[in-house]
Amino acid sequence: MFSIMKKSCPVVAIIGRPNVGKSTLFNAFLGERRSIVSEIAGTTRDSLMEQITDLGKIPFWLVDTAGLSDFGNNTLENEIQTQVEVSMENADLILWVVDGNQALTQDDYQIAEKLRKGETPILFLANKIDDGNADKTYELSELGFGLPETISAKNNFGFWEFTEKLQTTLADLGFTADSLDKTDDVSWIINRC
Ligand SMILES: Nc1nc2c(ncn2[C@@H]2O[C@H](COP(=O)(O)OP(=O)(O)O)[C@@H](O)[C@H]2O)c(=O)[nH]1
Ligand SMILES: [Mg+2]
Repeated sequence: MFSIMKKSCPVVAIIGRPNVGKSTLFNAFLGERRSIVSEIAGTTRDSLMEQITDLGKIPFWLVDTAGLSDFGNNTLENEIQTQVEVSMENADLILWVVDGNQALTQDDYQIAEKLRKGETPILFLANKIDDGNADKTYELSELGFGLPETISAKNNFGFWEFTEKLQTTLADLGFTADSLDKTDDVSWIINRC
């Protein structure tokens, strides 16, 4: 099968409207390494991508898509659209984050609409569930992606369970522990830093 031959290091992109906690989640993945400046040449701003090798068997590139379109006079709507489109084109898996504490917004619905049209696999996440109470996330299934995984990127609630789910998903997609480095494939990010 094709998927068994897929060995390169997967690219996992975090997307979502502003303020849902994308960067906090990115930092949660980095853990104690969060203050380390990316080794990617030319990266002078906060890291947008890191290779994560210690959260399960399958290593992966993690991308915080925030700021992808910081260049030029983009409206918020354009910004979100760029973020989603670039991720759908380049990522092997999308982590779509919504705010589990707030009502859904127009931006959330627009992102859902775009994601529905693509074929990139998606893990749907409700962040800011600091108390572990998933009751209030039922209405998020309105977006058409089922019930979200619930996490708190801030206090790590649900984070370890989520990393297991992520690993299982990557394995289901055909990635393996000996995934090769695929640096060339992340040039779409490096070029923008
Ligand atoms: N209560 C709570 N606040 C969070 C959590 N994750 C992020 N935040 C807060 O939400 C705000 C936006 O977070 P940020 O990571 O910058 O969001 P981004 O714009 O999507 O990258 C910040 O004030 C964070 O501290 C969480 O799990 N729980
Ligand atoms: Mg951010």
